[in-house]
Amino acid sequence: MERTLILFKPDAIQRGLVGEILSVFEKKGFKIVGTKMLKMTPELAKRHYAHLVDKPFYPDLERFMTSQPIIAMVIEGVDVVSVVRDIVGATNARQAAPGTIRARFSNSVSRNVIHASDSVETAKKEIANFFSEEELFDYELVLKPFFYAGDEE
Ligand code: IDP
Ligand code: MG
Repeated sequence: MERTLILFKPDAIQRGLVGEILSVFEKKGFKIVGTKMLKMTPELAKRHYAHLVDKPFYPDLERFMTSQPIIAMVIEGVDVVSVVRDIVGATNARQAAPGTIRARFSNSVSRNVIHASDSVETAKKEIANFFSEEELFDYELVLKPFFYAGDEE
């Protein structure tokens, strides 16, 4: 089982999209293993977006991500990292494939409602930036046999 980090960005919260987006992941069969609401600090933004700090758009990205509370969540499932990236869609929502979350709910490159880790390695680092071990829960989804066959886990 893999884990990935998703962030509901300030636009998702302001626009009342959290429930609808979360229900996509829940109905897909992913298990919530941790969640919290927080205000991102500039320090956390620089750590989370370390690969982007030198980009011209970084000041706006940091301003936006620290402007309002966000909701951080760790979800778990088979191949969750790549499957969630595919469901979220391209960074530029105007080019995101039809049906993806960004295509459905955003029309922007930067106000694109959600973050999702882009690789298993990145996910591990990003999860550690937001959650301690005690904030992540190991429990069995009772309906798991209805989401996966035994040989898929
Ligand atoms: P991702 O969120 O699809 O993984 P990244 O390249 O990791 O995309 O960029 C992180 C975030 O930075 C994006 O989700 C978006 O909010 C912002 N961003 C990325 N590229 C641009 C850009 O060209 N202009 C403005 N904002 C951008
Ligand atoms: Mg990224």
